[in-house]
Amino acid sequence: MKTRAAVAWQAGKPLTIEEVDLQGPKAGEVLVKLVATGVCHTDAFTLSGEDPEGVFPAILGHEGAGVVVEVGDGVTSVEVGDHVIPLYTPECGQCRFCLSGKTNLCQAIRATQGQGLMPDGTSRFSLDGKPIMHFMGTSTFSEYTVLPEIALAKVNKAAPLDKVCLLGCGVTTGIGAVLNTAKVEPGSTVAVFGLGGVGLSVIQGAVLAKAERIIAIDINEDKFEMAKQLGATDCVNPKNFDAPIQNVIVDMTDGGVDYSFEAIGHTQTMRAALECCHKGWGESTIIGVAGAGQEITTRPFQLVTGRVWRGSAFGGVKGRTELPGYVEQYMKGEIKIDEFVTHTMPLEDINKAFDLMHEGKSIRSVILF
Ligand code: NAD
Ligand code: DAO
Ligand code: ZN
Ligand code: ZN
Repeated sequence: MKTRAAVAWQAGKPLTIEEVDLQGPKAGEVLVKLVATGVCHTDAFTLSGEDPEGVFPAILGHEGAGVVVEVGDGVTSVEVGDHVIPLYTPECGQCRFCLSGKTNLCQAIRATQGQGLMPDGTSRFSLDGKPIMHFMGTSTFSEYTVLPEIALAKVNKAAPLDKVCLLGCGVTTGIGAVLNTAKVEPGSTVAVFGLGGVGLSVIQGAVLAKAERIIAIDINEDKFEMAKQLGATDCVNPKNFDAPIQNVIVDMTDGGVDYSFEAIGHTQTMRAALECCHKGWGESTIIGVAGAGQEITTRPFQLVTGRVWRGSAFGGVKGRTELPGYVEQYMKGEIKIDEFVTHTMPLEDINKAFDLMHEGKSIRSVILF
């Protein structure tokens, strides 16, 4: 079949809209018609060429929601008409990682997914007979996409897909990092670096965890209003201080925060997030994705004296098991998503979504198919 898709031909160049060939689902795979997809910083990161796993040409996008239109042989857990959210972190339920009970990083299809391929080692997308690569196993910047069955969460049909698509990455990542990875306790003091879709969702998670003080940090003060609406108690712009931001936060909090989160992707702010934690117990969770080859540094004494450095992918959330519950929480008003959708546009305008993100004008642009 043909599908309309935004193709990333090479790093640093705008996407172009093409009528791409899409092979139907093979055994264990599912054809999904996307209804909507968010544009996340990670799509921009891969398009920039900074992603070591970035391969081109590719169809990016990993924050989508849609409807099952065809299932391949052996598919049993979803059927035609089901509403689904694609999962860049799949859940096979059988690999050593899934069975460990310690991680959401299912490895069942990891090797091929990292190469932009389906589990059989080939791509379903092509143009003029030449393959176009998948991205994160999801490729949601296409009207239709093929995914492995284990990379789909089946969700409530009553949920608006143009909103819950953001549970495919940003919103879930931020909330999950607080609840699953850091396990923030009631009464805690929390600092969040970066107030994009992910960082603002960390604030939501901190509110759900009943944190007492939530310090929101960004160099773009336009983000502060929404941070406060979501529950931030303090907003700080590092540019307003001569001292390093970690010293500012330590001074504000009688020795440092209980938990910090880095949702930017810069190694300097990762260090600051670690070093603003309280001596003896403060824990910092890295969410942001830094460029290829970059390394984090701190003085080892920071860890010797009790601070802890962690990382979190997709908020530690097991997508097939837990995401349907996130959708229900949204439906009950316990998780906010609507406020995150600051812009909507058709696929033809997808490059505007990247511009708005780089200009700091959007939280999330949602592409409507
Ligand atoms: P975004 O671009 O929407 O937001 C980033 C925010 O950081 C912006 O508000 C920006 O003004 C702010 N910022 C930039 N430099 C700063 C600085 N020096 N100090 C303070 N604030 C600064 O991005 P997003 O979509 O929210 O994603 C955030 C990060 O999380 C990215 O690195 C993305 O790749 C990563 N990410 C990780 C996961 C995961 O599972 N670990 C999932 C999704 C996104
Ligand atoms: O299992 O080795 C692995 C990698 C799993 C991918 C996790 C990616 C999380 C960070 C990327 C940002 C997502 C948009
Ligand atoms: Zn993302
Ligand atoms: Zn698994």
